[in-house]
Amino acid sequence: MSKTAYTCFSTDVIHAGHLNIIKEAQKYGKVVVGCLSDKASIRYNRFPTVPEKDRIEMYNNIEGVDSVVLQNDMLYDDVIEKLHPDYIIHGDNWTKGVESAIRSHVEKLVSAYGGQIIDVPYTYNEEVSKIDLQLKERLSMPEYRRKRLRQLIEMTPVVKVMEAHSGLTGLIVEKTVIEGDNGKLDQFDAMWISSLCDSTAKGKPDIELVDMTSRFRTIEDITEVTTKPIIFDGDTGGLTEHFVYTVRSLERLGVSAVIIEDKKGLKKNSLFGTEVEQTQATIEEMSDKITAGKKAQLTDDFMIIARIESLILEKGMDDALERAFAFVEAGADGIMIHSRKKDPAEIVEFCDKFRAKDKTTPIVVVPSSFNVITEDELAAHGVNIVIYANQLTRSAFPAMQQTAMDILKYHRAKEVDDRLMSIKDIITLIDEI
Ligand code: SPV
Ligand code: MG
Repeated sequence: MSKTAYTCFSTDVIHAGHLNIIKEAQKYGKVVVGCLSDKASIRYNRFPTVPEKDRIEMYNNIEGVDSVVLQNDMLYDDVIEKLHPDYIIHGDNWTKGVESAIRSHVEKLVSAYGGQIIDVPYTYNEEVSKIDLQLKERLSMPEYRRKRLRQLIEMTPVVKVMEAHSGLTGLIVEKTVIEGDNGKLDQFDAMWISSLCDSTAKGKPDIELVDMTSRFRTIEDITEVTTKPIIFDGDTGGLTEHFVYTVRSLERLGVSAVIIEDKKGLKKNSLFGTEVEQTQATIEEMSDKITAGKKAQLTDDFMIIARIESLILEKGMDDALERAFAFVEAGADGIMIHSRKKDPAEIVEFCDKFRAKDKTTPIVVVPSSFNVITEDELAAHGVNIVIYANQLTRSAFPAMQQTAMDILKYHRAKEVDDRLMSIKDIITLIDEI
């Protein structure tokens, strides 16, 4: 019986490196290519711009490929259990870095039945690097980036979003990948441009003082160096007559969604709750703004998400639910429910009651106060998007302040040096083109 050589692809474009893998695989037996599923790809490598079924067809058309199967598991468990391939063929780039954990896992699986890994020297050449770069460029283009949030909501049980307020924080959200407890790689799906953090980074209070032109500049700083989708904190959305222009600008910038809150007048940060005066917009006022925004938008991709402040302002669950259904009726593409309680009970109650009547409209939550509940638990109550709204800023500020105080105290920087990144690391942190 002929032997099987298995290789897994997640690429959107076939280049010389992939053809070389196939050529090598042919030396060992029948070539089976695994197409890494969309679901697994978004956690592992890069977001697919070619749909799963088209990638399967593309891989099937490569000369020398005998068959293509769908690989659902980043760690290969599903295909190895089913196919017991004699050989796993892979570029030797997975012997280093975060991917080496996957290699070790696969090695354990195949050695159990006498299978073997073949590491093929990775093809580094100009054409391959150019294709890689072009794929990345494609993802950063407004038309790809904008629709990616809707795609993520379909593809993953919960979309994980981290705040960004600058090119640097954007890069942290873009590039941070960890090997989770289950051995699988994990990363954030999208970025939240928080009004609190954007204002704070500019040394201003979170009261809609930083104007839209300045906030758009923040978006551009971030889009220039990242590919992940953006959810923009639109505060109250301002006057309806202005909001319709904001919607168009955000679409043009490649932003996927704006969240606007049902408040009017001088907006203060929600986490003040009832400690400061805040006025909630009426259902009619907010609904009109949502409807006008939906009418103004030019693409099908863009989402307007309505944020409900009833629990923050202690107006009760019924008021929150009434507003949620009314805002969906007015055209909202999603509902964000907010709370400043430590106990997630009221958020869970809202989600359950909303989901009892509406099974599909995405629910967004921002668990800054109710931070004990996990993403999986929230997803089990019907939450689709979890936003970590301010944690990068809140971790950076105390570290910077302590360093400033210690340098003043010691009249030199030696004492703080062991908690700083090295000079070599800072000068090489950002790659040159
Ligand atoms: C923000 O991040 O600016 C938000 C979320 O609007 S919160 O600060 O919790 O109101
Ligand atoms: Mg805000």
